[in-house]
Amino acid sequence: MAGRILIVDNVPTNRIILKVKLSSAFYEVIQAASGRDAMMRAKQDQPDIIILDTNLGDMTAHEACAQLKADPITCDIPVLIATPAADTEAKIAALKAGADEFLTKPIDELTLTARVRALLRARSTTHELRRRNETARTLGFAEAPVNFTMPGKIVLVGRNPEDAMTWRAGLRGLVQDTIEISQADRVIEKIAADDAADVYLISADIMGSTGGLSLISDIRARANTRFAGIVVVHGAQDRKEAIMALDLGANDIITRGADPEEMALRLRSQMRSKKEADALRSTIDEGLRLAMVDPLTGLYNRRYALPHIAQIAQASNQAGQNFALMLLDLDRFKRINDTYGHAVGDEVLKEVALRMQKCLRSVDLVARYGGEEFLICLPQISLRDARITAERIRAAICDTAVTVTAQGDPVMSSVSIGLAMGGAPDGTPVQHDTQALLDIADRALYDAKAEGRNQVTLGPFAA
Ligand code: GH3
Ligand code: MG
Repeated sequence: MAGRILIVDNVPTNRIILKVKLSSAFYEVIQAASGRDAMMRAKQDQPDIIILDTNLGDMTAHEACAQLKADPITCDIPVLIATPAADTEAKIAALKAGADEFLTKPIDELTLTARVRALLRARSTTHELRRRNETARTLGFAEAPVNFTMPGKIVLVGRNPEDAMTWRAGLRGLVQDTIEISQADRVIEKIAADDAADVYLISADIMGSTGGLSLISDIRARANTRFAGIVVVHGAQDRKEAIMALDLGANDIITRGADPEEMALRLRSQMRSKKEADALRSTIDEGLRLAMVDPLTGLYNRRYALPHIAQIAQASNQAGQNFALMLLDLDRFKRINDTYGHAVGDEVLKEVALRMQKCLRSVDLVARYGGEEFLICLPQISLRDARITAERIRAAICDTAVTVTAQGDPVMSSVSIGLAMGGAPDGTPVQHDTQALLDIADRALYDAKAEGRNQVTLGPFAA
């Protein structure tokens, strides 16, 4: 994963030292010698990460960070601030200024590159989500409201029960989310029972082993916690542990014994990202749903149906089974519109969709193919049963009137059905192209219309 990193420091030698470290890990490095210069480069070059030294000459790192975070063009770029060692005040001030991370000087090369990797990983996920969301928006789907104020859930997994209890006591009043304590061996059990948290705070060392680290991959492997925030508490001197945690998929790390305020800031930041990503994802899901479903009838649309039928055709050919395709078109539907109005026509379409669904099995697919035309695919079915189903649908529509007019007039409707069989009718697999089958069903439908409507016509088997 290549990335462009902007180093901001007013001392040239410091910049060179960092540049050498990052270039050897194949990152593209750009430099700025002052806060003002940094603002300009950040806007112009859109780096993936910005590393600020505490003192930039013309402003402090905190001032620069606050400015970057306030500008919509640069607010999404992760910022790391280099702070002097063991200066808790400076670290907390950095996080409060909106920094995503601080680096303790002298900067350790391995910790630096592990941090950079983790930040780039998180950034590319967010980017991808935003891009998809943008596409959904251009396609005309409304953006889901983002509710960041709803409290989330944080689970604490300490080295032992007392450990987690100390964390919880420290966090009291600093986070508004629900906090639960869990034993390491119960975490996955709970996730499997669909009791997942938004953010996990995990001790790398659990009962003297590295169990906390393997928990990271276990949490990441589960569908309902794949996108959870994971913060790992590592030993103050244990650089290896910290690097491993980040590389295994932890979003953030924190030194054992760190100030509770720092812990709270980090957890809050993970919670915010998790909720933003959840909101983006649900907009995308909703967008996808809308892209596949016909809003009037709630049936799948043609865009969804065609590739789905191609899959059924392929599976049927492989398994040597039959499947059926039906094209259905309402008879003289224009007359219904002309007589009762378009709104009544809509209600008839909805009712017809419902009646068709009632005649089908759960594996069958029914889609709105066009205005008053529908497409049905019945996997694993014999010709005889397909005919019976088609006949049942035809009867379900014409036997009972739809009562939808303001005066309660019964509206009679009927449907013509063209049926085509696909798959392997005589046991020898026949390669059917979906389009060829649709053409057969279409011709059969045309015949049904020509022969007087309200009937089922079977097309010839395609070779
Ligand atoms: P045929 O038996 O030959 O199929 O006759 P028809 O009247 O059903 O066919 P035609 O193609 O002449 O007219 C179909 C009508 O369906 C025209 C169109 O306005 C109407 N229609 C298409 N989509 C909708 C819809 O979503 N709502 C309503 N109310 N009418 C629709
Ligand atoms: Mg029609």
